[in-house]
Amino acid sequence: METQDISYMRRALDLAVLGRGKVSPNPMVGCLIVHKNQIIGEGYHQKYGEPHAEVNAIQAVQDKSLLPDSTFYVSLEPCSHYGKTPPCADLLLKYQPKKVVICNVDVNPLVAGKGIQKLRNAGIEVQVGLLEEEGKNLNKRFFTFITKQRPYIILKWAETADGFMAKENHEPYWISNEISRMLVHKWRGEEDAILVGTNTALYDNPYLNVRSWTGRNPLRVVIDKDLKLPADLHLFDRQQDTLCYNLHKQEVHENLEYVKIKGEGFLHYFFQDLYFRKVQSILIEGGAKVLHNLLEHDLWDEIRLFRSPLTFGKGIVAPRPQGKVFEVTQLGTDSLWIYRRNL
Ligand code: AOF
Ligand code: ZN
Repeated sequence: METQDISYMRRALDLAVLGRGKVSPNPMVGCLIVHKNQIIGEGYHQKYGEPHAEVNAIQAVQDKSLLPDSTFYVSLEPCSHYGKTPPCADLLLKYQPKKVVICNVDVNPLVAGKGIQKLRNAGIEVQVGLLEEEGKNLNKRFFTFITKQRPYIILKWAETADGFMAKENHEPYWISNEISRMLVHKWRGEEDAILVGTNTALYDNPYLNVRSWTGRNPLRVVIDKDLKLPADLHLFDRQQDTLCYNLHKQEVHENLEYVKIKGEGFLHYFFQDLYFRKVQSILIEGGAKVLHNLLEHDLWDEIRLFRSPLTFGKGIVAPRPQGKVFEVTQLGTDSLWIYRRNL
């Protein structure tokens, strides 16, 4: 691969990012068309249900007669199926470009290599896997949702320097600093759903909305197996779509749904239900029991852990993070540790 190819693919990935928050549950995809080292067209998937990256990139090309002598850089394999839009591979075949460079193979079973095959069968040179890791990281939610048939699971907690995540009596106490708390609001706007367990809902009475940042409010999810939570909690204020998973009742109100799940295999059915609802990612905001439980069942993809210099001496013990350290960032007095699972 030439350095030029890498720069072009990086640009295609940057274009893909522009679709963030608007294309889910589809992946973010960018496309660049290059003719004799000149970019002649750029495009990205802008909105769910609307044209794909390749369509927009081709539309941006003024002189279409240059296309047969051009190279396409696409961050995802061109699709081969009729979804909400027609197959991009067929569109490319119409213009017969010299070469197509692809970052990731599309894991969607309707595509899964068939787009690449179509292009190769037509004699087009296809290269696959350029900046593959960056692409996988960009669309980690999409790839996990399809391959694992569950949302991308992000565990989040804050812990003191001596390893506690709450006071013993659940007395509300901020462990992380203001910058960290603001960042959590940004994160809430980036995921499809946020989950808390029964104790966190009860003792913290969270709103689980986006206040200290701008963004859309995610779906609120609470686990309350025995329906112990009082109805006057903020979570049940009907201001935001909310799901309450329990063992007893199935009920639908406007904005608030009670979902009954079997006690045995609860976590499996819980995530399966979210999958059926097309929830592609979920931020788990505690408490200790939920976090421990998910770690124990190996049901997580990423951990975001705020480490504060405060000490409690005693309290509710924070879970032990697993996986490998992906990134460490200093946020004033706190440090943010991001872990990813070992693949
Ligand atoms: C591409 N280029 O820009 C995107 C692709 O219902 P549709 O027609 O929008 O198809 C959605 C599927 O197409 C999606 O699940 C993924 O497999 C692929 N996305 N493919 O060639 C794009 N966004
Ligand atoms: Zn397509």
